[in-house]
Amino acid sequence: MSTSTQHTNDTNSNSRHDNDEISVHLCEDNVGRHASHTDLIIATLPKSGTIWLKALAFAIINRSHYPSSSSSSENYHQHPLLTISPRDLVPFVDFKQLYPDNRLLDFTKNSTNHDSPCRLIATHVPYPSLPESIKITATNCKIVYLCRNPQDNFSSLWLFMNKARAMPMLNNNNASLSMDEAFDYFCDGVQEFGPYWDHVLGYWKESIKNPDKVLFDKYENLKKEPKTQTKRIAEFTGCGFSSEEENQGVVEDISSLCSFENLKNLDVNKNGTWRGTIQNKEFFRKGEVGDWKNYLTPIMIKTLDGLMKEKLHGSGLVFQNYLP
Ligand code: PAP
Repeated sequence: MSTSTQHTNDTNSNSRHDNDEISVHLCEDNVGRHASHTDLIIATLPKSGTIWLKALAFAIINRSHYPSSSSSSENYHQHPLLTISPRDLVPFVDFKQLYPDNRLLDFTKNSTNHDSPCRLIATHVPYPSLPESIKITATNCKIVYLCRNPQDNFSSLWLFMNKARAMPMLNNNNASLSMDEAFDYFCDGVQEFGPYWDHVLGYWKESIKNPDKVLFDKYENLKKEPKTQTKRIAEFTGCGFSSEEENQGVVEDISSLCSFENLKNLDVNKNGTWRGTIQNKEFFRKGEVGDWKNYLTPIMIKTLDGLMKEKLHGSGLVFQNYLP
């Protein structure tokens, strides 16, 4: 197996087939040149908990408009997360084919984030490829990056993509990809947004260099200590919880509202369809740490382990073999 790194700043360059190509259109005019001091960028690789982070960020930032518990306020029933997919509340800036008429959303109008005090924008684009106006420290917008251990990330992606391949929107003629084939692509770094390790390292290094600008978090940490991480994200975004809020249980309310069990069982996420294409329930599969052990073979585990050690060596970023 080749483990060559094929990552470039051109995020289209790793696409496998034309049909598979998820074109990345980070629109400078749309967001880049207008990145604002109050923007919050949610950055992830696919299948690393994007929808979870979107829900959390939305709930944290909008908590004065939308309380997260029915016991604290009757306005709870108007909380947008109860009826709208987090994918719509925090839209992607880089997938034009996911939106009506194959057009990028116009973020300059801030029409997508309800009354949010800041624009919430999601992206899968690697750090080096982000528009300059987002990256420069002079623009005080912030980036929260969430990654997931490579074993679970790969397994979740493979399972999802094989479902997605059967969907007419992706026009793949139902062609499935064997796990062996998909694994080779993953290890070769052939992915829509570049190799896994380049993606995580790009944001990791920036978070060390610039901790006020980039917050780096792991899916596994969120799972293990949801309240601590919810507070950490809130503080980073400048929306830390007051002691009064903490005493009232607001942190717990937000992490319960955004928990896998709660979101998965909401009618919109159980029975809704995302923009007429994918059923929302496909974004809530198991939500567990360590499910990879049900899919990866011993040789795959060994290969991935060796590869990650090699790629992350010296960076200070460590992934254990997360077991349930
Ligand atoms: P996307 O790239 O399609 O946006 P993304 O949201 O990044 O997907 O990741 C989906 C994964 O997060 C799924 O993992 P799984 O396949 O291992 O089950 C999904 O179940 C999981 N997930 C979704 N919501 C939550 C949540 N609230 N808490 C924990 N995990 C979640």
